Amino acid sequence: MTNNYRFSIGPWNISEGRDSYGPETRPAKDLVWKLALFKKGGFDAVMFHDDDIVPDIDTKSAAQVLKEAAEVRKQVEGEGLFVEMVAPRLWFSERTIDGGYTSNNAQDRQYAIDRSLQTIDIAQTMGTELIVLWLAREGTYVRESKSYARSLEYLAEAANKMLAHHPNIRLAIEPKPNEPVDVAYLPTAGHVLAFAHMTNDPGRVGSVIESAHCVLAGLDTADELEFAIAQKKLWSVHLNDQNGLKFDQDKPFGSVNLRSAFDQVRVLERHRYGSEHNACVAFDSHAYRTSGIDQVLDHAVNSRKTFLRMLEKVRAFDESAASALVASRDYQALDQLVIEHLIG
Ligand code: XLS
Ligand code: MG
Repeated sequence: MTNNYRFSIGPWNISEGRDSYGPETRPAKDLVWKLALFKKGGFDAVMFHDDDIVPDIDTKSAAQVLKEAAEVRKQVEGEGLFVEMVAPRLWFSERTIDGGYTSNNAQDRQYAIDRSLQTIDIAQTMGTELIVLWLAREGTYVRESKSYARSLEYLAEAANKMLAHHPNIRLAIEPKPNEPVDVAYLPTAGHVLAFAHMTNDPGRVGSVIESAHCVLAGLDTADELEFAIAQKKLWSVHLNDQNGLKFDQDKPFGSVNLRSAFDQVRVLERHRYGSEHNACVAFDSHAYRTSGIDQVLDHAVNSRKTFLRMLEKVRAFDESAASALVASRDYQALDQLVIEHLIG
C-alpha cells in the first residue's frame, strides 16, 4: 500500500454533551481515562489545547506549567501515543472576550501573545513542533468595531513573535468562517495562505483544514484540501461532517455526505498526504448529546472506520476508466461511474 495514515484525536472530542440550550448529559472523565480510550480506539496521536494539558493554566507559574506538561507527555507516551500538536485555547479567558491577537485592547493582545509563546514552550516539552491556531474570536460581532487591515497587522505581529520564539515551530492556522464570532478573519484556506505571506517566514505558516468549516464557508472540502496541498501547506486535517449552513455540528466523518468523504480521501491519497512532516488525520467530531458514556468515542472510532473503508473505495476506483471519460469529456458518465462505485 502506498500510504500509512496516522490518526489523531483531542481530549475535547470526548465531550460531556452540553449545548447552548442544556447542561451536560455525560460525566466528565480525566485525561488518563481518555488516553486509554484513544489507544483502544485505534488512535496513534493526541491533539491538545494548552489547558487540556495544564488545567487552570493562567493561575500557574511558567515552571509549574512545563513541569505538568512533562508529566502529561509521560502519560501520553505511556499509552504508546505521541503528541501531534498543541493549540492555545484563547477563547475561554475573560481577557479574550473581544478576541485575542485582534482585540481592541492592547493588554489583552499582549496576553494572547504571551499565552501563545507559552504554548510553544509546552509544545517543545511535549515533543511536537506543530502549533495549531484556531482563531476563534479573531473577527467581529459588529463589523464596524474593527478594521480588517489593522487586524491582519496584529495577526502578523503575533505570528512573527511566535515564529521568532522557536526556529523549528510551524504555525498551522485552522480557518473557519464564523462561530463564535459573526464574521471571522481568515475564513478559508485561501485567506490563511495569503496571510502567511504577511509574516516574516511564510514557509512556516500553513493550515489545518476541517471538513465542517469548509461546508460552513460554502466551499468544497476536497478542493480546500487540495488547494493547501498544492502549496505544501496542509499540515493536518480535521475530518468530520456538517449538514448545511447551521451551527458547527462536528458530525462523524462521512455521516452527511459520503461522496464528499470519498473525494476528501481521494485527494489525500493521490497526493500521498502524510508523507511530509508525518502529518496526521484527525477527526474533530463529537458524540451526539444522546450518546451515553459507553458510546462517547464511537463518533471518532466510526470516523476512522469510515475513512479506512473509503480508502479501500478510493484504491479500488477505476482511475483509468475515469481518465478515459475525462479525455472524451463524458462527465455525465464520470458522475455515474463515481456513484455506482460508491453504491457498490
Ligand atoms: C473549532 C475547532 C477547534 C480546533 C482546535 O471549531 O475545530 O476544535 O480544531 O482548537
Ligand atoms: Mg478543528
